[in-house]
Parts: sequence; structure tokens; C-alpha cells
Amino acid sequence: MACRICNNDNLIKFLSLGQTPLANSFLEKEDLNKKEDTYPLEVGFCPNCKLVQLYYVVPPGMMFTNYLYVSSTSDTFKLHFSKMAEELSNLMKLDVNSLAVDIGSNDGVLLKGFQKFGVRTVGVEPATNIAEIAKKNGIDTINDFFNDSVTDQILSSKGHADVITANNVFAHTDAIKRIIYNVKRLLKDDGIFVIEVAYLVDMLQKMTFDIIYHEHLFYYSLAPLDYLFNQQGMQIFDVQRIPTHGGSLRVFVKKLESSKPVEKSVSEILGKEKEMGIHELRIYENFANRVYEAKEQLVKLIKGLKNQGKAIAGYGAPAKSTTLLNFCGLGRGFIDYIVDENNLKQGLYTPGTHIPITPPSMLDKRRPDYILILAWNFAEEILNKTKKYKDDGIKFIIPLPEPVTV
Ligand code: DWN
Repeated sequence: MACRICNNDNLIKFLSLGQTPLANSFLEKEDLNKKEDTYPLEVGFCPNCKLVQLYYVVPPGMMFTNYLYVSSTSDTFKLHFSKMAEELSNLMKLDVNSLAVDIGSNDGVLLKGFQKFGVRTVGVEPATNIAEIAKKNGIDTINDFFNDSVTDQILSSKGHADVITANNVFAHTDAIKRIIYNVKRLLKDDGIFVIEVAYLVDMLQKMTFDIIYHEHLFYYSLAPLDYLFNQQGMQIFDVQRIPTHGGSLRVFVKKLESSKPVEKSVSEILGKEKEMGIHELRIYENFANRVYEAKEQLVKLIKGLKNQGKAIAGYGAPAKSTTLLNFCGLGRGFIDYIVDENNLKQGLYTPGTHIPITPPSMLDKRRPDYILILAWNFAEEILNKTKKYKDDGIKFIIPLPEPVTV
């Protein structure tokens, strides 16, 4: 198979997590006995441009036209995107004459932040159900993927953009080269394109292998992104490591002709990546071994608790829990139910493992002995809001990088 960025045809497979259902394909009760589609979840490394990527690509229309992930469910992300809008507005001195476009804008949580500075905003969101939420939030949202015709539509209706953002989107589509082409068309000459992507180095170091699922085609380090943007006449001029989703990169990109200076953060991170060996296959082979070890430890802990007759519930039904639960074979025999505050998921069942998802009030109705925090990236926020259960003697398990009971 050929690399999706550089077309090098000797991709090297280093990890297979088996046949897995789509991460956000939560089931209605009546669907539980129907055949569930699963797809190979296999990861490869390109020795040429260093991109880590999935082998099998699920058509985006199957994953993103009716979507259950809502950015504003967590206070963490509402604060994160409000601060991001403020930082970018100050960096670019945005005002009422400026235009901010968010690709994959979800419920408009970031654009709402730009509106506080009077900035004109446009969201592009392919999920019809989510785009409706955004429109109700007063966010002008185009319900489509970011493509040639959407770019033409924005250019004719709003003009060129000062800032274009794509947060937790740039790893989700095979069309990244066409997205860059259209970003270049839409951006003002001194405009900036800012993306946030889960950072491969954090995944390797924190063992957060459950962020590997079919929505995430690419697991980026800065090196392949640098290669990709240079290939298309754009240049990374700044980069920050941020804590979202277990550790991400915020990457600032400009047109080659823009006079913005390139910060030393770029060469620093590129240098650190080379030093830690992410350009070499051995680091991925080592990661794959540790993934199997992490699975063994978690399964051993959970099975041990079940053998002691303990009741276990899950907290949060994130997309990543589909990978973790299916890869570890932890279904209803182990996890009795999962609570989640996203009402789009309540009353549904987890993909492949068929665990019922309920409102958090279930914790009072059917008291568990242990709560497995499946939305581990929000462990602090969740532990704060469940203090009364901890005080009541319920124990919490954080599954990765190795299972820890608190
Ligand atoms: O890339 C993606 C990232 C941005 O988000 C998408 N592929 C899909 C999605 O991944 P996810 O579903 O793993 O996102 P979260 O935000 O990690 O999922 C957290 C889940 O936990 C949500 O369903 C909401 C729930 N939750 C909760 O019930 N109470 C979360 C918090 C913080 C809470 O307090």
C-alpha cells in the first residue's frame, strides 16, 4: 500500500488491533441482534515521510454525516476553544472586518469565541445533526465537507479569510491535499491556517493506543506535516504542544509568500522527534509490544475484580472506548453499564460490546464498586464531579498508560 502523503509504496505495518466496528457507531436497542460491520484496524509507518497511518480507509460519509460527538459536552473543551479564539484574535488583531472559518466546526464552540471579538465567522460541518445544533447556537454553518464548492461559496459570500482552523479534523480525512489547496485559495495572503491534531509522540509515550480508530487516518508527528505543507506551497511557522486528547499539537501554517517569521519552536520539535527516533521503525515495534502488555494488565485487573464479585461501571462513552473495549474483549460480562452526559449517546449501546449507555444518575440507582474512566483524557474533570462516590468508597480505574486504581 502507498503512503497517503508521499506515495512511497513500502509502508511498514507494525500494529493490528483486529476487526473493529466504527468508533462512533453506537447502537439502538433494536439493532443489537443485527450483524455489525467491522473493519480492519491496522497501522503502518512510512520510512520516507515518516507518516503513521491506517491501512484501511472507511468512506467519510459513513462516519461523519450523522455524528454523536459534541464538542461542548466537556467544560474542558469549552474553555480550551474559548481561549484559542482569544489567542488567535490577539495574534492576528482580528476585528469586525475579519473572517474566521472553522473546518469541522461541530456545535460552533470555537466560532462562538471569535464572535466575542466581533469577528465574522463561518462554520463548515458535514454532520447534519450537529450543524443543526450550531445553527441554533447562532453560528452560520455550511452543512458539508470542506471542498471546492464550499470554498467558492464562502469566497463569494464572505471573501477571503484571516484565520482558518481545523481542530481534530486534519487526521480524519484522506482529502488533506485538497483541503490544503482550498485553504490556500480561501486564505488572505497574510492569513493563517491553524490545526490541532493528536500528537504521535504523546500517543507513543502515554500508550494512548485507544485513539487509534477508523476516524483517525493519520497519527501525526511534525515531520510529515512539514513535508505535506511544503509540498503544497505552505509553511509551518509555529507549533505548540497542548494537553487535549491526551496530548496534541497546535500547528500554525502560512502561505510561503507571507512574511511571517518562522519561530524556533518548529526546528526544536522537529529536532526532538528525530532524537527520540520517531523516524525509525524500532520505536513502533516497541510501541506495539507495549500495547499488548497494556491490554494484558487491564484485562487481568478487570477479570480479577469480576472474580471477586465486584460490580464495574464505565464513565464516558468516548469514541476511543470502542477501540479499548473491543481490543480488550471487555463487554457486558465485565462492564455493567457506562454513564455519559452526552444525551445523544444515552439509551444507546456501545459498538461491538453492546454495553448500555445511561445518564450519570444510574450510579445512584445501581451502585458500582468500581468506575472505569473510559474518557481518561478528562479524568481530572470527571474525578472532581464524582467526588461524592469516591467519598462513599467507590474506586476509580484509569486504564492507560497502565491501569491505575484511585
Ligand atoms: O477526534 C475526535 C475527538 C475530537 O473527539 C473524534 N474522533 C471523536 C471524539 O472522540 P471522543 O468521543 O473520544 O471524545 P471525548 O470528548 O474524549 O469523549 C468524551 C465522552 O465522555 C463524551 O461522550 C462525553 C463524555 N463525558 C461525560 O459524560 N462527562 C465527558 C466529560 C468530560 C464528562 O464530564
